Amino acid sequence: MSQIIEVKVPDIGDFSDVPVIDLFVKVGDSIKVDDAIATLESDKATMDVPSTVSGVVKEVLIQLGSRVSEGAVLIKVEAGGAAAAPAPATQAAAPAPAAAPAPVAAPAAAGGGVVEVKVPDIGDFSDVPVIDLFVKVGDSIKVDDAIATLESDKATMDVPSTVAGTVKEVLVQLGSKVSEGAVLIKVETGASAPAAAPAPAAAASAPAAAPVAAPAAAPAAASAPAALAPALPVGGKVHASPSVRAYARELGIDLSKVAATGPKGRIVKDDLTKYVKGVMSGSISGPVATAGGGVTGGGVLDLLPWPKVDFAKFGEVEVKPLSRIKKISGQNLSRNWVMIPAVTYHEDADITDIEAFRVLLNKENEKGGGAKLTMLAFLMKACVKGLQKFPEFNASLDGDNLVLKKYFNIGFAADTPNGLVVPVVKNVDKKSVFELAQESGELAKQARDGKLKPADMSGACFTISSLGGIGGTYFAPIVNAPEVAILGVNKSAMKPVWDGKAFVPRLILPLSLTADHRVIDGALATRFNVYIAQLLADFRRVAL
Ligand code: CAO
Repeated sequence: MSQIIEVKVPDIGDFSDVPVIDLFVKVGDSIKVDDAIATLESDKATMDVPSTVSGVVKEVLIQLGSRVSEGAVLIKVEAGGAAAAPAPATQAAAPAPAAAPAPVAAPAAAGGGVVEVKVPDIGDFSDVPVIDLFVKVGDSIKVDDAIATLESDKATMDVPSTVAGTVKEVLVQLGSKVSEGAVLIKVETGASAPAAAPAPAAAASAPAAAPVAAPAAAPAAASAPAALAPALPVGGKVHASPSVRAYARELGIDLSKVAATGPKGRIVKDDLTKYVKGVMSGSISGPVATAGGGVTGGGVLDLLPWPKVDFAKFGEVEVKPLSRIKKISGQNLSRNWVMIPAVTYHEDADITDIEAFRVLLNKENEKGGGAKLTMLAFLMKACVKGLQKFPEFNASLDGDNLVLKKYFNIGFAADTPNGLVVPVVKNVDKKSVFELAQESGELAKQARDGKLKPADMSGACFTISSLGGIGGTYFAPIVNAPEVAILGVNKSAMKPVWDGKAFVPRLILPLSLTADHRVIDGALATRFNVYIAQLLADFRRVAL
């Protein structure tokens, strides 16, 4: 049997007559427990009011701009027999039921003072590592400014500040493990700071630390592989409620590009709808990030939004959040794939002699206990020779200019448990093959152990992606912007090669060079490939 249940404004602290600045439901809508009904905004905080029942909305008793206080009925819901058992109407508005709303920004202590900002309710997680820290002592922060990013094995979440003021103490550092209630920072709130509820309540009720799927904003880039540029922050300094931010993230919308029509310049849900319609119809111009990492500007060639499929309808699924490295590298790979007119050129290099030489040297070296020579080290040396002969390969596009580099740093793709990173060996032209083998080996180990520093991943002129230890014949690597070319290498194999009189067995290394066609045309790319193959076939040429 169905019954009509009222959803009321719950305990919202000392606030009353708070305006409704966003409304997410209308009569006839089916809603679930926890679905946002409305956003309220006092002059101190913004809060989403979620539904405490599931069912069909029968009546909406508020509208945008309505002013409400604790206990005011927002909507009436017909909770069907199959709906989740609702709490009685009178209790729905009582403080802190399971689905009770929580102020986004609980204000600081009245009249100033030092307030602790703590880790709020983060679900079942504890001992969660701090993977990003956005504040330092002396920083001025506002309510909702991100303080830190926590990453459990299930989700990444930003913890926003619940107070405004000056950071007096930072009690965590990168790598610290924290649980609900742990103090992150202490903030001096000054006399003009908003009046407020006690800090512990702030931490206990702040919901803004809900799992955030989008990568953290710009500061996160500091710890990202330097060869992979920082992700665009979504909704950096814009005003929007948590539910609007979540909706924007879901749609892949950069909030800073959305025109706000809500009170005090806030972006409301309607603004997002208008924005998406504008992009789809072409009336909003300029590139816009889409959820698929692509670019759209209006027109038939635009990318469609990323398909949203309920996979669970078809069978059992498991949802696993992408690692931070994968999220950042994914965005960069998408950009490079879409923006660079790249072509891949293949070549075979006869490495019979150089491989025999490498094996011989390693045997000799075993006795002396020196570093093991790798094919990667020989490839680096050969590539530098190629960059010197064809300077367009040692270059980057900067608007209408080509920046030609006079130094020779080579990045190499390293496969790690958390994803792909690109450590960089500096001044390869000045190092011996032994030194290159040793240094690349050390960097690859650090990459796998997650110990690379940003400086270890910056400054590359050209990248080698060697899959030779794994296998494969040929592939098409993606250029690592702002570089203009990348050399892919697969597994060498014995092949019959015609020497003019007979087929002879030779060890052949497949090369796959991808180049930015804006800088390197096909003839030049093929010359480069042929030259690298010549050097590898007879490494004495490197000395010339
Ligand atoms: N042909 C045949 N064998 C090869 C080879 C090739 N081209 N390259 C390496 N090998 C052999 C090595 O000699 C080694 O054999 P031994 O142990 O008998 O000496 C074995 O394969 C393992 O080599 P390795 O790959 O571990 O070491 P490496 O120095 O060749 O490469 C590194 C180091 C970091 C490049 C590599 O470990 C790696 O991570 N590669 C993956 C890169 C990647 O993911 N690229 C894709 C990016 S784009 O999607």
